[in-house]
Amino acid sequence: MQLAYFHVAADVPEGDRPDAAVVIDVLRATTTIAWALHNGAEAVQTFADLDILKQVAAQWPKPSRLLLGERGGKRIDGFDLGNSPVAVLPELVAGKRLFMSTTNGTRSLQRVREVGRLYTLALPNRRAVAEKLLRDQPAQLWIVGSGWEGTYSLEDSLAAGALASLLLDAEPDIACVVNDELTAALALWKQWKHDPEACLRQASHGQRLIGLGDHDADFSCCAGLDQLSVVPIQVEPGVFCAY
Ligand code: 3SL
Repeated sequence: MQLAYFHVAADVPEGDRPDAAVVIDVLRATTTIAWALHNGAEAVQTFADLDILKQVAAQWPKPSRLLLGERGGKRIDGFDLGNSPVAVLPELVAGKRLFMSTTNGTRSLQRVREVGRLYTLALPNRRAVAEKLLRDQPAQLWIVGSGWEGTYSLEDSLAAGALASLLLDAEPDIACVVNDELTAALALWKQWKHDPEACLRQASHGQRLIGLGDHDADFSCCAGLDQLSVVPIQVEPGVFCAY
C-alpha cells in the first residue's frame, strides 16, 4: 500500500487516480460527518457550491432534510445547523439527510469525488478507517487534507500522520510512505500524539475558532481519538453513508 499525503486539494495530481482516497478536515467538517453518521443520519450529502446545495436540498422531503454548514466558521444564514460535531445530536439528525457545505472540507471532497473508494477521516474514527483500509488493501492511497483556503493546516497533517502510523505499524512490510509530506505528518503525530487537543488549539484554524467564541466542546470532540466505529464512505458523488 503506497501512502501519499497532500496538504490541500489543489496539491492532488491532475489526471491521476488512486485506488482509494481519504479526506481529512479535523476542524471540523469530517469530524461532524463522522458524528452525524454515528448518530443516525441517513447520509451526508456534501457540496462545494451553496446554490447547488439549495437546489438539490429543495427536492428532498422537508421533514427528512437538514441544511448544515459554515463560511468562515460561522453558520450559514438560513441553515438549520452550523458545522459543529457536538450539534449533530441523534434527536436532530437520526433518519435525516444532511446537506452540507463548508469553507474547505467539502471542496476537498469535491476534488477527489471521482476516486472509486472515497472515505472521510477524523481523529474519532481514525482506527475504524485504518481497519477498513487494511481490509480493502488499496495499492495506492491518497490522504488529502483540507487546509484553509488553499494553505497548509497543522490539524489535518496531524490526523494524516495518525492514520499512517496505524497503517505502517499494522503492515510494516507492505505499507510504505511515498512523499515527504507524509513523513512530516508522521513526525507531527509523534510529537503531539499524547495531547492532540493541544495541537488543534495551537493550529491557526484552532486560533480562528477560539477568536469566534467558546469552542471548548468542539475541540474536545475533534481531538477524541478512536471513539467511533463509523466509516463514512461515498456511495454516489458527494453522498456519504455509514459503513
Ligand atoms: O473549513 C471547513 O471546511 C470547516 O470545517 C471549517 S470550520 O471549522 O467549520 O470553521
